[in-house]
Amino acid sequence: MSIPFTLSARHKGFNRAEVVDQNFIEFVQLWQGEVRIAPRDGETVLPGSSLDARGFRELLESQLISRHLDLMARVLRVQNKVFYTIGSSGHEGNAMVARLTRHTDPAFLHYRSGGFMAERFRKIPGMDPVMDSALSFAASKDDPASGGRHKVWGSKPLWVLPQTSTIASHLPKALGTAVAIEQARRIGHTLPIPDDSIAICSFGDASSNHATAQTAFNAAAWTAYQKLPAPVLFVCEDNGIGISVKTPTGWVAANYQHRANLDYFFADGLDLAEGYAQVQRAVEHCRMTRRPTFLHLKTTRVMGHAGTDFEIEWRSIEELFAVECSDPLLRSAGIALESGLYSKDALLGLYEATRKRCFAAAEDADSRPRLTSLADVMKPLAPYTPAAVKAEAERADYADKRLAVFGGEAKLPEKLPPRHLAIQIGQALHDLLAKYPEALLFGEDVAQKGGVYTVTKGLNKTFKGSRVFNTLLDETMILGLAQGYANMGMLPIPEIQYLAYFHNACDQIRGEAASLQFFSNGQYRNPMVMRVASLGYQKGFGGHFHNDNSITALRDIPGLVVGCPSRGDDAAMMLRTLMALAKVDGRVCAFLEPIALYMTKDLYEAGDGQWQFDYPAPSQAMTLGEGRIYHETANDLVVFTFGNGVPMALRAARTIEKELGWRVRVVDLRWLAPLNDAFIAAQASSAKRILVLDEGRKSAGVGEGVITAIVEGGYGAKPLKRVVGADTFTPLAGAALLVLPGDADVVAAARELAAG
Ligand SMILES: Cc1ncc(C[n+]2csc(CCOP(=O)(O)OP(=O)(O)O)c2C)c(N)n1
Ligand SMILES: [Mg+2]
Repeated sequence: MSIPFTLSARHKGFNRAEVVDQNFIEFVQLWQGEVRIAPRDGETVLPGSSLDARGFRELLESQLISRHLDLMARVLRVQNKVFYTIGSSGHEGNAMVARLTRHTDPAFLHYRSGGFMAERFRKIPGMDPVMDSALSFAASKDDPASGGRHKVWGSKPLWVLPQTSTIASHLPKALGTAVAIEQARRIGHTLPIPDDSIAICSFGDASSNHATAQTAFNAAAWTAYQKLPAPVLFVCEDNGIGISVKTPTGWVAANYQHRANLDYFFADGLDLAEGYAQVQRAVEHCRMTRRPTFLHLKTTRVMGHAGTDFEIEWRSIEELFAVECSDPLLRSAGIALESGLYSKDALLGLYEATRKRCFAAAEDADSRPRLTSLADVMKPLAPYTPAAVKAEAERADYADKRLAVFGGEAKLPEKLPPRHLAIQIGQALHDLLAKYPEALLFGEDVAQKGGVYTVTKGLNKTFKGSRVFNTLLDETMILGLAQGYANMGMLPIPEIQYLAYFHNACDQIRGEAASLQFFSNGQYRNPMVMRVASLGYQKGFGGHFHNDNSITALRDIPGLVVGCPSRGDDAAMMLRTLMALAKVDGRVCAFLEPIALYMTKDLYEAGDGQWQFDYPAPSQAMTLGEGRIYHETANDLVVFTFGNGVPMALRAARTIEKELGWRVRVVDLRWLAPLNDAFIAAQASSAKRILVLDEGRKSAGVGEGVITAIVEGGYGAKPLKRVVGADTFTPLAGAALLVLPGDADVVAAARELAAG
């Protein structure tokens, strides 16, 4: 498209937002084309376009709203009235995607989605995209998306789930949501949206290279290859650059055009008249075929990556000018004038009126309250309603289902002899899948094989493949799927095969799942109970990757609940509470299963059977934060521990009693995040001496938190010692025991305390 003005001195200006703004005005003023007879609504805007006059007018308005929100942000940022300047300028064509989809199609959006949002707002009469966006830009407490916690594109009524700024991290959950939409029917779950919905997910060209994006594309294709539906529309908004790094010309098309089972469509996002039909084809294909669809939307980026990106300092003026000439708003202005739908005055009038509206909204937003207390900030992070959680955890109104699942009264697990951890986790999972018809259990090898340790054995047979199934080998995607199911109102129980493999997918919990309630001000939630086979001391299966003892990466995730049982009955009761926390309060929970205790039956001597326990009746649960105390009245020494440390401490206690004459209390924390500081302090208060036994690593392990709780509780002056794992990876075979604490280390520490 030729631009009817030449590079003037002004165009060399430092402030490219001003230049882009002025370009639009001059373009309209200087435009000299032939004007057609204006089409009526229902008639196409230009010959050959499938977009009608009304559609064009509305899209144009959405584009202008998006543009003026950007311009406003640049001006008011320096006045400290706006706190975010990553804009949508050049991407306003994504309004077409919004127009051609429904407001009930869940959308996971790129940060350049101003046009999309303004257009989607039309779908519900009475909503105001300008004011809502202005409130978010201003970090106002009244921001309907995040309550002032982030400038996000989000809306509960419009099914736009707020996303973080981590690029590509939203693709796995978008695919997960698409898969969930289809799976709901198979498990008889009622969706909160129409059955033929699709999930929409947009991202940039540079982001498409990210491992997390590739994971989602691969999993989508893996799904479609098996002829399973995955109605996700991946919208790659290709502006040819990521901050300052150019995407090789043609890379996106070359990379995706011929991928099997990822159906590629191209659309010109710079030209509404041209692009509309192209976007329409992609959307219809996705909705009709239920296949993963890749829409390559051509965009450009004007005004830099963000307000802080002074492109003129690192790009040539000629290059900048060329980019600014490709501004889609100039093309839209051309269509508006050529079609006869707008006179120059009318178009400039609309442009200026939109500017005024955006500034007025921003000033209004600036006058509203912001978050001013820590309590306000944290309110949606980790909701907890103890009474409701307790009632839900203890709810046992599914007796008939239990009878069917376990095969009769006599076979109910609470009627059977005491069993070990692996069996009781399996029984508890049978119970919970019976209790929650919307619950799904999935992961690597969990179905027919029943998991590497056979913990999930039988579940697939009992609950069938639509509720208990194997996933592809990809932890990021397992957790993406979990979020997708949760978004659709189900209760996912994803399994991560080993703790070491959680770490390579950690961001799906840290950055994504655990942050959703926070960044949506509690409007969206993705409850889940993530089971992770964890910790060291395996005799038959060595090495770090099967014996990882680092809980640190979980402990510092805000809002995450982490539980770690040491025995079967606790595991069952803990799982009930975790499911209740997920169901009632939407919490994201991690359940760490100590692998080495799965099959442990004995405590002191071989054959004593003292580490097997009665299965708790379904009405029994435990409270979040509640520990288990052994030898409650003993106070010569109190050992704080969890997981493998519990039987270890109990064994050591016998030796210590014999050797030192001390009576030893053992406190199983059971809940590792949040740590129950008050409980720890209360237990420390009556102790003469204290040991903290943490099988995890010395640095940043649970033990540090326990010691802190003791010190802050005022008991730091008591004789106190830590027995912890070394700061190293766990080696193979017997060498592992050099790294991990053992019974003898606990006894030795007690001796040291005795020696003063
Ligand atoms: C995982 C991650 N790495 C790096 C960044 C920093 N970052 C933010 S945007 C961006 C470039 C993205 O480019 P592209 O995907 O093309 O989107 P565009 O901004 O061009 O629309 C980078 C590197 C990030 N947000 N997340
Ligand atoms: Mg880009």
